Amino acid sequence: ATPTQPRAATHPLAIAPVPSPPSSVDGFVKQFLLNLNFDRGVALSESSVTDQYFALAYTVRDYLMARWLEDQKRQRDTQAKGVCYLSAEYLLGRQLDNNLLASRLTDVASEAMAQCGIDIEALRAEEVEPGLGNGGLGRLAACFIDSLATMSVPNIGYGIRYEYGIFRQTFVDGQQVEQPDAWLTYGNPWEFPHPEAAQTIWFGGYTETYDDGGVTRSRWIPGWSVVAVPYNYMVPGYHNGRVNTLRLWSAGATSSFDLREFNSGDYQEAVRAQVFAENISKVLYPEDSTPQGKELRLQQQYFFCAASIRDFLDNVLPEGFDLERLPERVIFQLNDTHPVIAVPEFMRILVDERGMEWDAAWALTQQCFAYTCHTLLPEALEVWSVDLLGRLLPRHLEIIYRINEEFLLEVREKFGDDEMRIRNMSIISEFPQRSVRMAYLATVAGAKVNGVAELHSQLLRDKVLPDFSEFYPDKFTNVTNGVTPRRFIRLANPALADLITEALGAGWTVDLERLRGLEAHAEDPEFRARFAEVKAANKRRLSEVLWHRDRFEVSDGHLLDVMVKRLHEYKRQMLKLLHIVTLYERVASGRVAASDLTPRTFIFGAKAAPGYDMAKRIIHLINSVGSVVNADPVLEGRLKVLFPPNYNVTLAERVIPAADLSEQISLAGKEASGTGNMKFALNGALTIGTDDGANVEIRELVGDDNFFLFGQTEPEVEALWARGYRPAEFYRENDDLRRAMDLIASGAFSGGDRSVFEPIMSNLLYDDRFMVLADYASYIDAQERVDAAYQDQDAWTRSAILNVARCGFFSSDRSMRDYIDRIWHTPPAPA
Ligand code: F58
Repeated sequence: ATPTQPRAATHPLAIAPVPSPPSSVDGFVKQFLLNLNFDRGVALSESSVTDQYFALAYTVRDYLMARWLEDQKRQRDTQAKGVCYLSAEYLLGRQLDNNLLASRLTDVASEAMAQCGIDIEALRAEEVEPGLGNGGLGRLAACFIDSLATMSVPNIGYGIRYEYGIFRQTFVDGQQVEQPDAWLTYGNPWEFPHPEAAQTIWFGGYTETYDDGGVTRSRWIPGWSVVAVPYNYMVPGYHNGRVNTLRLWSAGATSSFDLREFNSGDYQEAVRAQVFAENISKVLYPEDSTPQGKELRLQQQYFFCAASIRDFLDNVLPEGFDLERLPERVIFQLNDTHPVIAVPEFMRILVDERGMEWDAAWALTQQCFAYTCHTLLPEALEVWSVDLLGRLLPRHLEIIYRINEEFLLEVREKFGDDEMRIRNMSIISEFPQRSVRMAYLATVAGAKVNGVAELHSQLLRDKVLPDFSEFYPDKFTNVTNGVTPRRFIRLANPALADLITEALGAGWTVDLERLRGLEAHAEDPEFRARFAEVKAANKRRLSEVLWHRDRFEVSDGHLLDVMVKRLHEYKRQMLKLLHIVTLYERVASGRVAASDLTPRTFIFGAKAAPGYDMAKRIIHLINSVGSVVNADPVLEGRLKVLFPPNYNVTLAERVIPAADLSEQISLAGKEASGTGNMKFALNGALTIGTDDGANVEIRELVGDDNFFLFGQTEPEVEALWARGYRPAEFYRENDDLRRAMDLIASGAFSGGDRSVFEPIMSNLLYDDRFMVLADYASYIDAQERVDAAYQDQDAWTRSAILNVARCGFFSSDRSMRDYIDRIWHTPPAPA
C-alpha cells in the first residue's frame, strides 16, 4: 500500500520536499543537462530530439515536484473536502506547453534551449498527445481538472491509462482507415508509476449466504482477479503553485495467477493470463455515442472504479477515519454513466466488508455521489444485460436489485400502485432483455443529477427522466459546460492573448468575465485592425501547419468555415456538405458566376466510430466532394474543401484560432451542450448554429446580431415528427436541394458510380432521423447572410470581438464554481 504516514526524518533535507531548482535560465540549463545526462544517459552533443524532449519534460517536472509533494501533504494534513472525479476518459492534449505555462517557465525554457543550441519548437512537436478520450466528454474532464487545480480545489481525477488511446485516422482513397495509437512507444515522461501501490481487483465467481449472528447476509466469492497499477500525473494550477493529481490505472496479471500456472509447468497458460489481464486497459473504446454493451468495457469500468474507490478509502483517507463523516470529506462525481458501477461497489465495501447497516450505507452513498449526464440520444443511455453483469459481478447485481426494490417501494408510497410508472422507473428494464439502466441507477444513487447546458438540463428533466424529476424535484440541476482559457486561449492563441492583456491587463486568464472589457475596444478602429491582424496571422500559421502535415494549401483572403467534431448523423456534417455541393452545383451549371461566390475554405475534422457505417460513408463523401471541388477550374479557386485526417487536440489548437465561422448545426434537442462552440466563440469566430445545447446560451450572450441562427427549434422538431415528417417532400419542393442531391446521386463525386453514396441519399430521402432536409432551406439562407456579412470586414471583426468579450461565461472555472455551489459544496482550499 502507499505509505500515508511519512517515516521519521533524520536528515535535515528530508523533512520537506527538495526545493525547486532556481528559476533562472542558468538554473534551467543546468537541470536540463543533469536530466539529459543522468536520466537519458546521453551527452548533449550525442542526444536525439527524443532525448532532448524527455530531458526538457523531466526538467519541467522537477520545477513542479516540490509543489506537488507539498499539496499531497497538505491534503493529508487538512483532510479538506475534495472532489474525486471519476471518468473513463481524459482527452488531455499535449502536456509540455501547458506545464511550462502553469509554472511560468515558458520563456526561461525557450531561452535555456536556445543556449543549448536547441529549437524548442522541435521538442514541442516531438510530444505525442495522450488521446485518452473520444471527444467532448473526455476533453471536458481535462478542462475540469485544469480549473480545479487553478482554483486550488483539492481534486483527484481517476481514470484509465489506456495503452492505446483514440485511433489514428488516415484516409485511403478518401475512406477512413484506423491505426492503433501507440502513444507510449517511446515512454511517457509525465507519468509516475507506482507498482508497489497496486491493488487486486476481483471479478466473477458467485455469491453465497451465511449466518452472521442470526442475520442472513450475502457475500461474494470472486473467481479471478487482475492488478490495478496506479500511474500519477501532475495537474498544475495556473500560476498558483498548486499541483493536483490525476491517477490513471493500468491492468496487469496478479502474481498468484501466473505463479500457479508456472508451478504446474504451464508457461503458455501463465502468459495467457498475463495477456488476458493486460487487455483490460489495452484500448479505449472508440464509440462516440452508442455503447456496444461489450464485456470488456464493463470490465474496464469496474476495474477503474473499484481501484479508485478503494484507493480513496484505504490510501487517501487517514487510518481509522469515521465513515459517517465521509460526506464532509469527498464527493464522487460520475462523468456520465461509465463509472456508475462505483455505486454498488461502494455499497458492497460498506456493507459486506465494513459491516455497516444497509440503510446507513445507502444514506452515505446518496450524499457522496453525483451524476452528470452528457446525452439526449436514447440509444446512448448505457444498459448492461443482467446476464453479463451477473456473470462478471454477481454481488453487485444483487446490490443493484436491492437498491431497485427499495426504490420502487418508495415510488409506490408516493405515487400508489401505478404499475406503468413502476415499470418505467425501474432500474431493471425487461425488454428487449433484462438489463440494468445505468442512468436510472445513477439518478437514484446521486445527490444531484446535472445536464451540461440549460436546454439539455431542461430536456433531461422533461423528456429523458420525467418520472424521476417528479419524484426527486430537487435533485436535478444544470451546470453549463466550460473550457479552460489556459489551453484554449493562452496556449492556442498567444497573439490574441497578448492583445487582450494589452487591452485589459493581466488577470483575465483566471477571471474570464473580465473579457467584457473588450466591448469598449470593439468600437475602436485601431483595435479592430489589430484584432483582424491576429486572425490573419493565425490563418497563416494554420496554413503552415496544414502544409507541413498534409500538403494542403489555405488560400489568402478566404473565409475560413470550420466544422470539427466527431462524425455523427445528429451533428449533421451532411448539412454542411449539402451547402458546399449547392454552391458548386450553382456555378458548375452556369446559374451563378464563380466571381459571385464569397471565397471560402471549408475545413472538416472528424473521426467516425469504426463500426459506424453511415458515418464512414459520410467521411468518404466529404473527401470525394473535396477532390472534385478542389480540382474543378470552373470555381476559379473560390471554394476549397480540406479534411485533414486525425483531428485531435493538437490540431484543434491550431484550427480554432484561425476560424472565421464556427459550424454548430446539430438538430435542435440532440447536442447536449457542445464545447467546441465555446472555444470558437472565445477565439473570435462567429457561429452559424441551431437553437441547441450551449448554442442557446452563446446566442443569448453575444446577441442575435453576432450569431447566425437557423433551423427548427426543439418544439418545432417535435411538432414536425408529430405531424409526420416526409423528407422527400422537402427534396421535391426545393430546387437547390434537389439539384445538390441529384448531383451526388448521379455519381459526379464517385467517378460515375451511382451506388457508392446511394445509402446516404436514400437514408436522407426516406428516413432522415436528424431532419437534414427539413433544415436545409433555413441553413442555406443563413449562409447567405454569412456571405453578406463577410463583405463588410470591419463590421465582421467588430462582431468577432464582441463574441470574445461576451463569452467569458464559458470558462470552465465558472463551471467549477457552479458545481461547487450547486453540487459539491467544497470550500476553497486554504492558501
Ligand atoms: C458529449 N458527449 C456531448 N460522449 O455530445 C456534448 O454535447 C457535450 O458537450 C460533451 O459531451 C461534454 O459534456 C460525449 O462526448 C462520448 O464521447 C461518450 C464516449 C463513450 C461512449 C458514449 C459516448
